[in-house]
Amino acid sequence: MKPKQYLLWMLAAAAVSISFSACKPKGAGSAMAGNAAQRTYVPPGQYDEFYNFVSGGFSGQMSVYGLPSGRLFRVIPVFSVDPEKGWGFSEETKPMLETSHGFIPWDDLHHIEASFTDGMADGKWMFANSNNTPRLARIDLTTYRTAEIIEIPNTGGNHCSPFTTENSEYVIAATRFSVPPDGPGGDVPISSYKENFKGHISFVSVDKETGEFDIAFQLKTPGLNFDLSSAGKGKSNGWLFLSCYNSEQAHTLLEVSASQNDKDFILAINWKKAEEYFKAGKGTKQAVRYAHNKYNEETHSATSEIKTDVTVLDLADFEDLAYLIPCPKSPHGTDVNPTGEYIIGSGKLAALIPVFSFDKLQNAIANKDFEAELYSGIPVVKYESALYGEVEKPGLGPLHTEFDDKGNAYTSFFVSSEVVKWNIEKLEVIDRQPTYYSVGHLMVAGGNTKKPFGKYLVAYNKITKDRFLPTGPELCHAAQLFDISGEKMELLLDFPTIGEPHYAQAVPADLIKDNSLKIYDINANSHPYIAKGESEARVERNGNTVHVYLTTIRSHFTPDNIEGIQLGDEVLFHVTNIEQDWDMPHGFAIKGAGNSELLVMPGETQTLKWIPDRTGIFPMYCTDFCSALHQEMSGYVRVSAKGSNVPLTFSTGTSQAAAGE
Ligand code: RUQ
Ligand code: CUA
Repeated sequence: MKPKQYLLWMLAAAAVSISFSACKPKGAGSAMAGNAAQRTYVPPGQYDEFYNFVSGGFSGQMSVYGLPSGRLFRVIPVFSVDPEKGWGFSEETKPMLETSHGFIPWDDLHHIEASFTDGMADGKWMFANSNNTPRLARIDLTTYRTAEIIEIPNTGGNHCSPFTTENSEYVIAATRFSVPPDGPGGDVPISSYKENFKGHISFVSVDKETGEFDIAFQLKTPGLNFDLSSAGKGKSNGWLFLSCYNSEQAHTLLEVSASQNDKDFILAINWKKAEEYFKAGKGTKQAVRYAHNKYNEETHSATSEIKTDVTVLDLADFEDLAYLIPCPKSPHGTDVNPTGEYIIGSGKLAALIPVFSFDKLQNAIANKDFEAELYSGIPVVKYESALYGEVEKPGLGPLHTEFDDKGNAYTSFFVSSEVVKWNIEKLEVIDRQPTYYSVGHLMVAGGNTKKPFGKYLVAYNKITKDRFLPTGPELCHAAQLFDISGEKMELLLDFPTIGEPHYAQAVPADLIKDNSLKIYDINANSHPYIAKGESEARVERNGNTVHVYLTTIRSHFTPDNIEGIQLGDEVLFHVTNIEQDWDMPHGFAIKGAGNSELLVMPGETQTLKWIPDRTGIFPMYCTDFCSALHQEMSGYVRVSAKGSNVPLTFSTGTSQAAAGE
């Protein structure tokens, strides 16, 4: 078929599939194995076997589930404000959402990647990307909080991200939209795409001990669009394999104009070489602006710093860093098997899956087995010279592939709405199971590591018509758990997700559960506005700013009566939870506050800013049910007119004493 005809055929196939998926396919009910309920049932008092960290898509958050139960344990705010936890509302957390564009309360979180040691998840951190305003986040798996966010310069749409090298030396982020590099030179006609638009691949280093990010360097590439990608592992450690679409370098109506070429590319990058060049002082410093935000567990406060330069190595200046491998059109993902030998490309408009061989690629490079040079000097390896083989007729619209421990691969098919198991060496389909419906990402527990656990596969689906009770025009997205321990995959469970689930990671619970923090040690709390005990609780005026050093313990605030606040004041409630017991947060809210509650963990201090807009009495209360007397955990603040002679006073329990006199 000619490319155009082919495209039309694909679109027609997609339309058929969508209308088909609107009605219940045969066997939807009977696909459930008889004892499935038993196999996902985790009895009261027992724990799940895996933590499942799932991206929240356009919710900007990451959620934590148990597998095999599918129970939701926690939603961790990352790139979006979360009033439930005060994230982005408390003064301490606001800097986490600062960018070079200012404070941004939302983003679209697509992918989660675990921190790796020797190609295995080590249970220290999860990394996540924001797609819209390009950033990377690091989530700490002791506190289950976002500990760091770094903005990525020279990037438009941080979708090809985050994926890490074998020991998380680097978390990689590459641009989805090539754009002119940051700075005043960006004001160019859109039609000058081929000349002025460039891609950038960022190498964000991760400190082994602290996890701290730093943008080590960037590689400047031709103006291609990068999609999901992988780092090599095992024998291919030292390489990156990036799927690229829009090899046409189109800038309008991409749905047609970026699908002209029958083949796009996988860009293979020798990152160890690139690192050598960088360490040898190659590359140039470019002036840019990006935010680097860190949360400090001792001061319980975040800081945001604007950084002003980045080192860029232009691929055009180096001969031995990058090679293009032709890949059936519009690849959406590149995945590397556990040994590192096979590189799977997924052309989302293709009807086959190409499997490339790392050894063959190396030979082709050594023998200069190239068919062309493109984009001023990048060699194009001959398709056949890098190809191990093709999986014929696997399904329609392959997206993402993960692996088990027995030499099999599992690929998600959006258009034909199924997961397909196939043998890598034999290139043969072994099993296919429908998903309900339109699976995007899939995840095998440990499926992107050197030793997959191979027990569970979860399909993350975009459409859930008829799977759950209806809830208006929008239905939840869903995850579906399959048992893959046998020859055939068995569907065990559907469970709803938060936002749109893109990628996910599963880590054995035993690896991380005992590291979970229970309390913050109040003696280690060095917040500048801490009150370490009730005797330190107080109210201080400094011009128009009033600092309230407030403590919480079951079940009262100290102080709980405050007078002498005036209109025009800015009141900062620095709430220290002096509890030292696990799972004993207290909340704080006051009438008319223009933000959310605070939810303060034991031993932590958090600050709520309040600017009263009228005179009168304002109740404040604890928002988290903390004891039988939680409802009594409250207080009053009196606000008087500006210049009033009501003195600034604070107290707890004195009126009871007075009444007893
Ligand atoms: S994408 S459904 Cu954002 Cu991860 Cu492939
Ligand atoms: Cu403290 Cu409710």
